[in-house]
Amino acid sequence: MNPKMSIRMMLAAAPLIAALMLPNSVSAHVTLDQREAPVGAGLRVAFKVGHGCSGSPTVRLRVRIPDGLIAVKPMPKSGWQIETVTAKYDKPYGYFGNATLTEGVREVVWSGGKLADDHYDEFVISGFLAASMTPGMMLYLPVVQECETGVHRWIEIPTAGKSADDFKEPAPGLKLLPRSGQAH
Ligand SMILES: [Cu+2]
Repeated sequence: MNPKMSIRMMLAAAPLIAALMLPNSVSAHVTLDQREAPVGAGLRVAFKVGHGCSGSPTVRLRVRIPDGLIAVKPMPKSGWQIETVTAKYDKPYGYFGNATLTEGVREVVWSGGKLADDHYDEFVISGFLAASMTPGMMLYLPVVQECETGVHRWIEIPTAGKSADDFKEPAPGLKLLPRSGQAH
């Protein structure tokens, strides 16, 4: 096979390949393993890391915890160290029973590991979606993905009328659902 020829063919096909890949672009970013979750309930969510930074392996993942997602705990992950940043919430939130929480984890960082670009992995947190949040709204969890070389800042938050597909590096998010019948 003539290598010059194959490169020319690849270049010619590139726009077509890009167009074909577009519908799947969301699944290739850092995304969540669920699209929606009820308020006033516990939440367990995984950040799905679909690729590195232009081929470079992921070595650090930083997640910002949004207002209303309280009592967050990261799940330990073999081969990775966890750091958390604790700070005051924007306001007090009701928790189970009569408890009120005024501070908690606002940022989670996994580091020290190495996730190759051609491998896939998930990073998990658990927490509680405050009952005072508005069902129907989107809740975004901005993520900074640092690689050996390069960085992806998944921090773009779609404004009304736009969706994650309209952005190059959208923050992963989930839609808030009405509180389910029974608290537990
Ligand atoms: Cu992507």
